[in-house]
Amino acid sequence: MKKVDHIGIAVRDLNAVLPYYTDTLGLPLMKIEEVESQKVRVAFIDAGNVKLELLEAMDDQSAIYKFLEKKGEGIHHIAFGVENIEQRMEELRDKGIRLLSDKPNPGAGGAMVAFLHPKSSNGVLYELCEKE
Ligand code: CMX
Repeated sequence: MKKVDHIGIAVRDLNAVLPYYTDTLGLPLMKIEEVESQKVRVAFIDAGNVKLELLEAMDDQSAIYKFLEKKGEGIHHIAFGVENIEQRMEELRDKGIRLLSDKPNPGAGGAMVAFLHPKSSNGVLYELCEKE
């Protein structure tokens, strides 16, 4: 793993929470985008050495919708920036880690992403994220 790229935070209403980050905490908003493949609308916040990814569910099929229903708002995942994501996935699979997909999928910001099941990662949902 190269570094932590971002921390994902599940929110019910993106527009409602943004002023907390931009005005109260004084952190810059980098961009807002919809990630159709994950059914999420996300805002990236520049927190200096790491980004915060605020995640709002686009519909009730989104993993974020289910998370909010079960656990409420809060930290959802930690994303590692990696190179050669397919190779990283294979290495982890060989070590017995359960991955949520066979191949990486398109994620926010044009990155390719893959998730490690929290049951394989001591209760934490980790993402691998490769930017081109
Ligand atoms: N962090 C830690 N544990 C989590 C979790 C999370 N974010 N989400 C679910 N879990 C745990 C649950 O607490 C539950 O544990 P128990 O059985 O002990 O109660 C277990 O995992 C199963 O949870 P579930 O509610 O039944 O949910 P599912 O198995 O249907 O889905 C998961 C869980 C991780 C497989 C699903 O959320 C997923 O596929 N996530 C990857 C994709 C994703 O999160 N996309 C949204 C954001 C993408 C982006 O950044 O763009």
